[in-house]
Amino acid sequence: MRDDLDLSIYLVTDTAQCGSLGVAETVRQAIAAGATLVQVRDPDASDDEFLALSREVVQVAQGSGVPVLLDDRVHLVGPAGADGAHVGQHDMPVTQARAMLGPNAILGLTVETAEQLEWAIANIAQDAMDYIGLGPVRPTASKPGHVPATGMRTLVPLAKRSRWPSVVIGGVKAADTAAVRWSGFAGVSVISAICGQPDIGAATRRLVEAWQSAATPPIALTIAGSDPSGGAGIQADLKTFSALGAFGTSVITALTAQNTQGVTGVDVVPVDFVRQQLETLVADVRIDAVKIGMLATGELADEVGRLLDQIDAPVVLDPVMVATSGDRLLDDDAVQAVRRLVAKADIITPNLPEAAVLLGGSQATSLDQMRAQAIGLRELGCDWVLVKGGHRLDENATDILAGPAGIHELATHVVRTKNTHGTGCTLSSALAALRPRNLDWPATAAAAKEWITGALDHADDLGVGHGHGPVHHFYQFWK
Ligand code: TZP
Repeated sequence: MRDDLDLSIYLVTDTAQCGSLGVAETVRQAIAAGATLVQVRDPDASDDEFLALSREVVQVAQGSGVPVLLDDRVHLVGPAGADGAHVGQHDMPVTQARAMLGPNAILGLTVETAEQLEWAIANIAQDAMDYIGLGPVRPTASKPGHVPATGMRTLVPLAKRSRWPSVVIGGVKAADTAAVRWSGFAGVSVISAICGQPDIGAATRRLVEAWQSAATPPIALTIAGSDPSGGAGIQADLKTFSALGAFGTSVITALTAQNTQGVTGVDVVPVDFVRQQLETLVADVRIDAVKIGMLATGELADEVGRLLDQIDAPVVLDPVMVATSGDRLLDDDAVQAVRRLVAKADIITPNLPEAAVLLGGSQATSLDQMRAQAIGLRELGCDWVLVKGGHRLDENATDILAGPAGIHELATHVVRTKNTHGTGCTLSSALAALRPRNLDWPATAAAAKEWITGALDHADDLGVGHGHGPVHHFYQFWK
Protein backbone atom coordinates (compact mmCIF):
# COMPACT_ATOMS: atom_id res chain seq x y z
CA MET A 1 0.00 0.00 0.00
CA ARG A 2 1.18 3.50 -0.85
CA ASP A 3 -0.44 6.59 0.64
CA ASP A 4 1.25 8.96 -1.79
CA LEU A 5 0.27 7.16 -5.00
CA ASP A 6 -0.48 9.62 -7.84
CA LEU A 7 -2.69 7.79 -10.33
CA SER A 8 -3.61 10.85 -12.38
CA ILE A 9 -1.68 10.26 -15.62
CA TYR A 10 -1.21 6.51 -15.76
CA LEU A 11 0.65 5.27 -18.84
CA VAL A 12 0.27 1.64 -19.92
CA THR A 13 2.89 0.67 -22.49
CA ASP A 14 2.25 -1.19 -25.73
CA THR A 15 5.36 -2.42 -27.53
CA ALA A 16 3.80 -2.39 -31.01
CA GLN A 17 2.27 1.08 -30.62
CA CYS A 18 5.53 2.55 -29.30
CA GLY A 19 7.05 1.55 -32.67
CA SER A 20 10.55 2.59 -33.58
CA LEU A 21 10.82 5.05 -30.68
CA GLY A 22 10.65 2.07 -28.36
CA VAL A 23 8.95 1.52 -25.01
CA ALA A 24 11.76 2.84 -22.79
CA GLU A 25 12.21 6.10 -24.73
CA THR A 26 8.42 6.61 -24.82
CA VAL A 27 8.34 6.18 -21.05
CA ARG A 28 11.28 8.55 -20.57
CA GLN A 29 9.59 11.32 -22.57
CA ALA A 30 6.20 10.73 -20.94
CA ILE A 31 7.68 10.91 -17.43
CA ALA A 32 9.55 14.10 -18.35
CA ALA A 33 6.20 15.59 -19.45
CA GLY A 34 4.31 14.60 -16.30
CA ALA A 35 3.17 10.96 -16.44
CA THR A 36 2.71 9.87 -12.82
CA LEU A 37 2.61 6.06 -13.06
CA VAL A 38 3.81 3.51 -15.64
CA GLN A 39 2.59 -0.02 -16.24
CA VAL A 40 4.67 -2.23 -18.50
CA ARG A 41 2.30 -4.32 -20.62
CA ASP A 42 3.18 -6.75 -23.40
CA PRO A 43 0.98 -9.85 -23.30
CA ASP A 44 2.76 -11.36 -26.33
CA ALA A 45 6.30 -11.23 -24.90
CA SER A 46 7.98 -14.26 -23.35
CA ASP A 47 8.95 -14.00 -19.69
CA ASP A 48 12.58 -13.34 -20.67
CA GLU A 49 11.62 -10.61 -23.12
CA PHE A 50 9.21 -9.07 -20.63
CA LEU A 51 11.82 -9.08 -17.88
CA ALA A 52 14.37 -7.36 -20.15
CA LEU A 53 11.78 -4.75 -21.20
CA SER A 54 10.69 -4.14 -17.60
CA ARG A 55 14.30 -3.66 -16.45
CA GLU A 56 14.83 -1.05 -19.17
CA VAL A 57 11.69 0.83 -18.09
CA VAL A 58 12.63 0.64 -14.39
CA GLN A 59 16.02 2.12 -15.26
CA VAL A 60 14.48 4.95 -17.27
CA ALA A 61 12.08 5.78 -14.41
CA GLN A 62 14.79 5.65 -11.75
CA GLY A 63 15.11 8.87 -9.80
CA SER A 64 11.87 10.33 -11.22
CA GLY A 65 9.70 9.18 -8.33
CA VAL A 66 7.32 7.63 -10.88
CA PRO A 67 6.52 4.02 -9.90
CA VAL A 68 6.69 1.22 -12.46
CA LEU A 69 4.14 -1.61 -12.32
CA LEU A 70 4.16 -4.84 -14.29
CA ASP A 71 1.06 -6.06 -16.04
CA ASP A 72 0.03 -9.44 -14.71
CA ARG A 73 3.48 -11.11 -14.19
CA VAL A 74 3.70 -10.75 -10.46
CA HIS A 75 6.64 -13.16 -10.23
CA LEU A 76 8.80 -10.75 -12.28
CA VAL A 77 8.24 -7.68 -10.07
CA GLY A 78 11.17 -8.56 -7.79
CA PRO A 79 13.64 -9.56 -10.54
CA ALA A 80 12.77 -6.42 -12.56
CA GLY A 81 13.10 -4.11 -9.55
CA ALA A 82 9.57 -2.80 -10.24
CA ASP A 83 7.28 -1.16 -7.67
CA GLY A 84 4.30 -3.45 -8.03
CA ALA A 85 1.83 -5.09 -10.37
CA HIS A 86 -1.54 -4.70 -12.01
CA VAL A 87 -3.62 -7.85 -12.33
CA GLY A 88 -6.70 -8.57 -14.42
CA GLN A 89 -9.73 -10.65 -13.56
CA HIS A 90 -8.14 -13.76 -15.09
CA ASP A 91 -4.66 -13.26 -13.64
CA MET A 92 -3.31 -14.12 -10.20
CA PRO A 93 -5.83 -13.34 -7.41
CA VAL A 94 -5.11 -10.10 -5.54
CA THR A 95 -4.65 -11.77 -2.16
CA GLN A 96 -2.08 -14.18 -3.59
CA ALA A 97 -0.30 -11.34 -5.41
CA ARG A 98 -0.16 -9.29 -2.19
CA ALA A 99 1.29 -12.24 -0.32
CA MET A 100 4.01 -12.56 -2.95
CA LEU A 101 4.78 -8.85 -3.23
CA GLY A 102 4.76 -7.90 0.43
CA PRO A 103 3.01 -4.96 2.11
CA ASN A 104 4.85 -2.08 0.41
CA ALA A 105 4.33 -2.94 -3.25
CA ILE A 106 1.64 -1.21 -5.33
CA LEU A 107 -1.14 -3.49 -6.47
CA GLY A 108 -4.10 -2.77 -8.76
CA LEU A 109 -6.94 -4.80 -10.23
CA THR A 110 -9.02 -4.45 -13.40
CA VAL A 111 -12.77 -4.28 -12.70
CA GLU A 112 -15.20 -4.41 -15.62
CA THR A 113 -18.60 -5.00 -14.04
CA ALA A 114 -20.65 -4.26 -10.92
CA GLU A 115 -20.52 -7.97 -10.02
CA GLN A 116 -16.72 -7.97 -10.12
CA LEU A 117 -16.63 -4.88 -7.90
CA GLU A 118 -19.05 -6.42 -5.39
CA TRP A 119 -16.91 -9.55 -5.33
CA ALA A 120 -13.79 -7.45 -4.69
CA ILE A 121 -15.48 -5.50 -1.89
CA ALA A 122 -16.61 -8.74 -0.23
CA ASN A 123 -13.36 -10.64 -0.65
CA ILE A 124 -10.41 -8.27 -0.77
CA ALA A 125 -9.25 -6.42 2.32
CA GLN A 126 -9.11 -2.66 1.88
CA ASP A 127 -5.38 -2.52 2.53
CA ALA A 128 -4.56 -5.46 0.24
CA MET A 129 -5.03 -3.33 -2.86
CA ASP A 130 -4.13 0.23 -3.87
CA TYR A 131 -6.52 1.03 -6.73
CA ILE A 132 -8.85 -0.40 -9.35
CA GLY A 133 -8.81 0.15 -13.11
CA LEU A 134 -12.39 0.58 -14.36
CA GLY A 135 -13.25 0.09 -18.00
CA PRO A 136 -13.24 -0.07 -20.87
CA VAL A 137 -15.13 3.21 -21.00
CA ARG A 138 -14.96 3.30 -24.80
CA PRO A 139 -14.31 0.66 -27.46
CA THR A 140 -10.54 0.44 -27.97
CA ALA A 141 -8.30 -1.09 -30.61
CA SER A 142 -5.56 -1.46 -27.97
CA LYS A 143 -7.28 -4.49 -26.46
CA PRO A 144 -9.04 -6.37 -29.25
CA GLY A 145 -11.74 -8.79 -28.23
CA HIS A 146 -12.22 -6.97 -24.94
CA VAL A 147 -15.58 -6.85 -23.13
CA PRO A 148 -17.93 -4.22 -24.64
CA ALA A 149 -17.34 -0.62 -23.60
CA THR A 150 -19.45 0.37 -20.61
CA GLY A 151 -19.46 4.18 -20.70
CA MET A 152 -19.24 6.64 -17.85
CA ARG A 153 -22.85 6.19 -16.74
CA THR A 154 -21.97 2.66 -15.69
CA LEU A 155 -18.49 3.39 -14.41
CA VAL A 156 -19.20 6.48 -12.27
CA PRO A 157 -21.49 4.60 -9.84
CA LEU A 158 -18.85 1.86 -9.62
CA ALA A 159 -16.17 4.43 -8.78
CA LYS A 160 -18.45 5.90 -6.08
CA ARG A 161 -19.12 2.46 -4.64
CA SER A 162 -15.45 1.39 -4.74
CA ARG A 163 -13.43 1.46 -1.51
CA TRP A 164 -10.30 1.98 -3.60
CA PRO A 165 -9.35 4.94 -5.81
CA SER A 166 -10.35 4.28 -9.42
CA VAL A 167 -8.76 5.04 -12.76
CA VAL A 168 -10.64 4.92 -16.06
CA ILE A 169 -9.22 2.89 -18.93
CA GLY A 170 -10.16 2.16 -22.54
CA GLY A 171 -10.13 4.68 -25.38
CA VAL A 172 -9.48 7.62 -23.04
CA LYS A 173 -8.38 10.78 -24.86
CA ALA A 174 -7.02 14.10 -23.63
CA ALA A 175 -10.42 15.68 -24.31
CA ASP A 176 -11.98 13.23 -21.81
CA THR A 177 -9.57 13.89 -19.00
CA ALA A 178 -11.29 16.81 -17.28
CA ALA A 179 -14.62 14.95 -17.37
CA VAL A 180 -12.98 11.91 -15.79
CA ARG A 181 -11.62 14.00 -12.93
CA TRP A 182 -14.89 15.91 -12.49
CA SER A 183 -16.65 12.56 -12.23
CA GLY A 184 -14.59 11.64 -9.18
CA PHE A 185 -11.89 9.37 -10.62
CA ALA A 186 -8.29 9.43 -9.42
CA GLY A 187 -6.78 9.22 -12.89
CA VAL A 188 -6.83 8.31 -16.55
CA SER A 189 -5.10 5.16 -17.73
CA VAL A 190 -4.02 5.33 -21.39
CA ILE A 191 -2.08 3.50 -24.04
CA SER A 192 -2.76 5.11 -27.41
CA ALA A 193 -3.24 8.66 -26.08
CA ILE A 194 0.55 8.55 -25.45
CA CYS A 195 2.21 5.51 -27.11
CA GLY A 196 2.83 6.09 -30.81
CA GLN A 197 1.79 9.74 -30.72
CA PRO A 198 4.02 11.89 -32.95
CA ASP A 199 5.19 13.97 -29.97
CA ILE A 200 5.12 11.97 -26.71
CA GLY A 201 5.85 15.03 -24.55
CA ALA A 202 3.10 17.14 -26.11
CA ALA A 203 0.59 14.26 -25.91
CA THR A 204 1.38 13.71 -22.23
CA ARG A 205 1.23 17.42 -21.45
CA ARG A 206 -2.24 17.63 -23.00
CA LEU A 207 -3.40 14.99 -20.52
CA VAL A 208 -1.62 16.68 -17.60
CA GLU A 209 -3.03 20.13 -18.43
CA ALA A 210 -6.56 18.80 -18.88
CA TRP A 211 -6.27 16.96 -15.56
CA GLN A 212 -5.06 20.11 -13.82
CA SER A 213 -7.86 22.19 -15.37
CA ALA A 214 -10.35 20.04 -13.48
CA ALA A 215 -8.77 20.47 -10.05
CA THR A 216 -11.70 22.69 -9.01
CA PRO A 217 -15.41 22.29 -9.87
CA PRO A 218 -16.71 23.19 -13.35
CA ILE A 219 -18.03 26.72 -13.86
CA ALA A 220 -21.14 27.17 -15.97
CA LEU A 221 -22.50 30.40 -17.44
CA THR A 222 -26.09 31.18 -18.28
CA ILE A 223 -26.91 34.02 -20.67
CA ALA A 224 -30.64 34.46 -20.22
CA GLY A 225 -33.53 36.49 -18.82
CA SER A 226 -34.64 36.90 -15.22
CA ASP A 227 -37.80 35.26 -13.88
CA PRO A 228 -38.80 36.78 -10.53
CA SER A 229 -40.94 33.73 -9.74
CA GLY A 230 -37.78 31.65 -9.67
CA GLY A 231 -38.87 28.70 -11.80
CA ALA A 232 -37.46 29.68 -15.17
CA GLY A 233 -34.72 31.85 -16.69
CA ILE A 234 -31.59 32.81 -14.84
CA GLN A 235 -33.01 31.72 -11.50
CA ALA A 236 -33.80 28.20 -12.74
CA ASP A 237 -30.43 27.95 -14.46
CA LEU A 238 -28.47 28.88 -11.33
CA LYS A 239 -30.48 26.40 -9.24
CA THR A 240 -29.86 23.69 -11.82
CA PHE A 241 -26.13 24.40 -11.95
CA SER A 242 -25.98 24.29 -8.16
CA ALA A 243 -27.97 21.06 -7.90
CA LEU A 244 -25.72 19.37 -10.46
CA GLY A 245 -22.35 20.41 -9.09
CA ALA A 246 -21.40 23.31 -11.36
CA PHE A 247 -20.60 26.77 -10.01
CA GLY A 248 -23.13 29.11 -11.61
CA THR A 249 -22.42 32.48 -13.24
CA SER A 250 -24.88 34.61 -15.21
CA VAL A 251 -25.22 37.35 -17.78
CA ILE A 252 -28.73 38.82 -17.80
CA THR A 253 -30.28 39.70 -21.15
CA ALA A 254 -33.71 40.84 -20.02
CA LEU A 255 -35.78 41.48 -16.93
CA THR A 256 -39.23 39.99 -17.11
CA ALA A 257 -42.15 40.70 -14.81
CA GLN A 258 -43.79 37.33 -14.48
CA ASN A 259 -45.23 34.80 -12.15
CA THR A 260 -46.43 31.23 -12.60
CA GLN A 261 -49.49 32.54 -14.49
CA GLY A 262 -47.87 34.68 -17.11
CA VAL A 263 -45.53 37.46 -18.23
CA THR A 264 -46.70 41.05 -17.66
CA GLY A 265 -43.65 42.85 -19.01
CA VAL A 266 -40.17 42.56 -20.48
CA ASP A 267 -37.37 45.09 -20.13
CA VAL A 268 -34.49 44.22 -22.43
CA VAL A 269 -30.99 44.97 -21.12
CA PRO A 270 -29.10 47.32 -23.48
CA VAL A 271 -26.75 45.40 -25.80
CA ASP A 272 -23.73 47.35 -24.56
CA PHE A 273 -24.43 46.34 -21.00
CA VAL A 274 -24.89 42.67 -21.92
CA ARG A 275 -21.46 42.90 -23.55
CA GLN A 276 -20.01 44.59 -20.46
CA GLN A 277 -21.39 41.90 -18.16
CA LEU A 278 -19.88 39.13 -20.26
CA GLU A 279 -16.52 40.75 -20.94
CA THR A 280 -16.05 41.65 -17.29
CA LEU A 281 -16.91 38.10 -16.28
CA VAL A 282 -14.67 36.26 -18.74
CA ALA A 283 -11.75 38.62 -18.10
CA ASP A 284 -11.54 36.99 -14.68
CA VAL A 285 -13.46 33.72 -14.56
CA ARG A 286 -12.85 30.50 -16.55
CA ILE A 287 -16.06 29.20 -18.14
CA ASP A 288 -16.45 25.44 -18.70
CA ALA A 289 -19.91 25.39 -20.27
CA VAL A 290 -22.43 27.94 -21.52
CA LYS A 291 -26.20 27.86 -21.68
CA ILE A 292 -28.03 30.50 -23.71
CA GLY A 293 -31.70 31.14 -23.07
CA MET A 294 -33.95 34.15 -23.67
CA LEU A 295 -32.41 36.63 -26.09
CA ALA A 296 -35.43 38.92 -26.53
CA THR A 297 -34.23 40.72 -29.69
CA GLY A 298 -32.33 39.99 -32.88
CA GLU A 299 -29.77 42.61 -31.95
CA LEU A 300 -29.04 40.78 -28.67
CA ALA A 301 -28.90 37.39 -30.39
CA ASP A 302 -26.33 38.68 -32.88
CA GLU A 303 -24.27 40.31 -30.12
CA VAL A 304 -24.28 37.12 -28.04
CA GLY A 305 -23.10 35.25 -31.15
CA ARG A 306 -20.13 37.62 -31.42
CA LEU A 307 -19.39 37.40 -27.67
CA LEU A 308 -19.21 33.60 -27.85
CA ASP A 309 -15.91 33.98 -29.72
CA GLN A 310 -14.41 35.03 -26.37
CA ILE A 311 -15.33 31.73 -24.71
CA ASP A 312 -13.81 28.31 -25.38
CA ALA A 313 -16.45 26.01 -23.89
CA PRO A 314 -19.38 23.87 -25.08
CA VAL A 315 -22.49 25.94 -25.80
CA VAL A 316 -26.08 24.82 -25.23
CA LEU A 317 -28.63 27.02 -27.00
CA ASP A 318 -32.23 26.85 -25.86
CA PRO A 319 -34.02 28.74 -28.65
CA VAL A 320 -36.55 30.25 -26.25
CA MET A 321 -39.49 31.78 -28.09
CA VAL A 322 -42.61 31.18 -26.02
CA ALA A 323 -43.07 30.75 -22.23
CA THR A 324 -45.03 27.79 -20.82
CA SER A 325 -47.86 30.30 -20.27
CA GLY A 326 -47.97 30.97 -24.04
CA ASP A 327 -46.39 34.46 -23.84
CA ARG A 328 -43.94 35.40 -26.64
CA LEU A 329 -40.36 35.94 -25.39
CA LEU A 330 -38.75 36.78 -28.74
CA ASP A 331 -39.42 39.41 -31.45
CA ASP A 332 -40.52 38.07 -34.83
CA ASP A 333 -37.47 39.58 -36.52
CA ALA A 334 -35.21 37.89 -33.94
CA VAL A 335 -35.98 34.40 -35.24
CA GLN A 336 -33.58 34.88 -38.14
CA ALA A 337 -30.86 35.99 -35.69
CA VAL A 338 -31.47 32.91 -33.52
CA ARG A 339 -31.08 30.76 -36.65
CA ARG A 340 -27.69 32.42 -37.17
CA LEU A 341 -26.76 31.74 -33.55
CA VAL A 342 -27.57 28.03 -33.92
CA ALA A 343 -24.41 27.63 -36.01
CA LYS A 344 -22.34 28.79 -33.00
CA ALA A 345 -23.85 26.30 -30.57
CA ASP A 346 -22.73 22.73 -29.87
CA ILE A 347 -26.27 21.59 -29.13
CA ILE A 348 -29.72 23.20 -29.45
CA THR A 349 -32.77 22.16 -27.46
CA PRO A 350 -35.96 23.24 -29.27
CA ASN A 351 -39.38 22.07 -28.16
CA LEU A 352 -41.82 21.12 -30.92
CA PRO A 353 -43.19 24.65 -31.55
CA GLU A 354 -39.64 26.08 -31.58
CA ALA A 355 -38.40 23.37 -33.96
CA ALA A 356 -41.27 24.23 -36.30
CA VAL A 357 -40.51 27.98 -36.19
CA LEU A 358 -36.77 27.42 -36.78
CA LEU A 359 -37.49 25.18 -39.75
CA GLY A 360 -40.30 27.40 -41.04
CA GLY A 361 -42.65 24.40 -41.10
CA SER A 362 -45.44 22.88 -39.10
CA GLN A 363 -45.24 21.24 -35.70
CA ALA A 364 -44.25 17.55 -35.57
CA THR A 365 -46.97 15.22 -34.34
CA SER A 366 -45.20 11.86 -34.66
CA LEU A 367 -41.82 10.45 -33.68
CA ASP A 368 -40.93 10.07 -37.34
CA GLN A 369 -41.59 13.78 -37.92
CA MET A 370 -39.52 14.64 -34.83
CA ARG A 371 -36.62 12.55 -36.18
CA ALA A 372 -36.87 14.28 -39.56
CA GLN A 373 -36.98 17.74 -37.93
CA ALA A 374 -34.01 16.98 -35.67
CA ILE A 375 -31.97 15.91 -38.70
CA GLY A 376 -33.22 18.93 -40.66
CA LEU A 377 -32.21 21.35 -37.89
CA ARG A 378 -28.62 20.07 -38.01
CA GLU A 379 -28.47 21.76 -41.44
CA LEU A 380 -28.52 25.11 -39.61
CA GLY A 381 -24.93 24.35 -38.61
CA CYS A 382 -25.13 22.74 -35.19
CA ASP A 383 -23.74 19.21 -34.65
CA TRP A 384 -26.29 18.14 -32.04
CA VAL A 385 -30.03 18.80 -31.90
CA LEU A 386 -32.26 17.68 -29.03
CA VAL A 387 -35.91 17.95 -30.03
CA LYS A 388 -38.01 17.75 -26.88
CA GLY A 389 -41.23 15.80 -27.06
CA GLY A 390 -42.84 17.43 -24.02
CA HIS A 391 -45.59 19.01 -26.13
CA ARG A 392 -46.52 15.62 -27.60
CA LEU A 393 -46.27 13.38 -24.54
CA ASP A 394 -46.37 9.89 -26.01
CA GLU A 395 -46.37 7.10 -23.46
CA ASN A 396 -42.58 7.43 -23.05
CA ALA A 397 -42.13 11.24 -23.18
CA THR A 398 -39.60 10.60 -25.97
CA ASP A 399 -36.99 13.22 -26.91
CA ILE A 400 -34.94 12.86 -30.09
CA LEU A 401 -31.22 13.61 -30.12
CA ALA A 402 -29.69 13.90 -33.60
CA GLY A 403 -25.90 13.96 -33.92
CA PRO A 404 -23.16 13.29 -36.46
CA ALA A 405 -23.62 9.51 -36.19
CA GLY A 406 -27.42 9.47 -36.33
CA ILE A 407 -30.36 9.46 -33.94
CA HIS A 408 -30.56 8.62 -30.22
CA GLU A 409 -33.93 8.31 -28.51
CA LEU A 410 -34.38 9.33 -24.90
CA ALA A 411 -37.48 7.94 -23.25
CA THR A 412 -38.81 8.02 -19.69
CA HIS A 413 -42.18 7.77 -18.03
CA VAL A 414 -44.57 10.69 -18.56
CA VAL A 415 -45.04 12.93 -15.51
CA ARG A 416 -48.61 14.19 -15.26
CA THR A 417 -48.33 17.60 -13.62
CA LYS A 418 -49.34 21.16 -14.48
CA ASN A 419 -46.18 22.36 -12.75
CA THR A 420 -43.88 22.52 -15.74
CA HIS A 421 -42.83 26.17 -15.59
CA GLY A 422 -39.17 26.43 -16.60
CA THR A 423 -38.66 22.86 -17.84
CA GLY A 424 -36.96 24.09 -21.03
CA CYS A 425 -34.60 26.40 -19.12
CA THR A 426 -33.92 23.69 -16.59
CA LEU A 427 -33.13 20.97 -19.14
CA SER A 428 -30.78 23.18 -21.17
CA SER A 429 -28.92 24.34 -18.05
CA ALA A 430 -28.72 20.69 -16.89
CA LEU A 431 -26.99 19.89 -20.19
CA ALA A 432 -24.50 22.72 -19.58
CA ALA A 433 -23.89 21.64 -15.97
CA LEU A 434 -23.47 17.96 -16.84
CA ARG A 435 -21.44 18.20 -20.07
CA PRO A 436 -18.16 18.84 -18.16
CA ARG A 437 -18.74 15.59 -16.23
CA ASN A 438 -19.57 13.46 -19.28
CA LEU A 439 -17.61 12.34 -22.31
CA ASP A 440 -20.17 13.20 -24.99
CA TRP A 441 -23.59 14.70 -25.65
CA PRO A 442 -25.55 11.41 -25.71
CA ALA A 443 -24.34 10.55 -22.20
CA THR A 444 -24.93 14.14 -21.06
CA ALA A 445 -28.45 14.19 -22.52
CA ALA A 446 -29.33 10.84 -20.92
CA ALA A 447 -28.14 12.09 -17.51
CA ALA A 448 -29.96 15.43 -17.92
CA LYS A 449 -33.20 13.70 -18.96
CA GLU A 450 -33.06 11.36 -15.99
CA TRP A 451 -32.44 14.26 -13.61
CA ILE A 452 -35.17 16.55 -14.98
CA THR A 453 -37.66 13.68 -14.87
CA GLY A 454 -36.98 13.51 -11.12
CA ALA A 455 -37.43 17.29 -10.87
CA LEU A 456 -40.82 16.94 -12.62
CA ASP A 457 -41.78 13.95 -10.45
CA HIS A 458 -41.33 16.19 -7.40
CA ALA A 459 -42.76 19.42 -8.88
CA ASP A 460 -46.05 19.03 -7.00
CA ASP A 461 -44.13 18.98 -3.69
CA LEU A 462 -43.56 22.74 -4.16
CA GLY A 463 -46.52 25.01 -3.67
CA VAL A 464 -45.26 28.03 -5.63
CA GLY A 465 -47.91 30.23 -7.26
CA HIS A 466 -51.32 29.45 -8.68
CA GLY A 467 -50.51 28.76 -12.33
CA HIS A 468 -47.85 26.51 -13.78
CA GLY A 469 -45.51 26.08 -10.82
CA PRO A 470 -41.79 25.32 -11.08
CA VAL A 471 -40.08 21.92 -11.18
CA HIS A 472 -38.18 20.89 -8.06
CA HIS A 473 -34.49 21.58 -8.72
CA PHE A 474 -33.41 20.34 -5.29
CA TYR A 475 -35.45 17.13 -5.09
CA GLN A 476 -32.28 15.16 -4.40
CA PHE A 477 -31.36 17.35 -1.41
CA TRP A 478 -34.50 18.52 0.41
CA LYS A 479 -36.48 16.25 2.65
N1 TZP B 1 -7.51 -2.63 -20.42
C1 TZP B 1 -8.75 -2.23 -20.65
S1 TZP B 1 -8.87 -1.27 -22.02
C2 TZP B 1 -7.19 -1.36 -22.28
C3 TZP B 1 -6.61 -2.16 -21.32
C4 TZP B 1 -5.19 -2.50 -21.22
C5 TZP B 1 -6.52 -0.69 -23.42
C6 TZP B 1 -6.46 0.82 -23.27
O1 TZP B 1 -5.76 1.36 -24.35
P1 TZP B 1 -6.17 2.73 -25.03
O2 TZP B 1 -5.32 2.80 -26.28
O3 TZP B 1 -5.84 3.80 -24.06
O4 TZP B 1 -7.62 2.62 -25.38
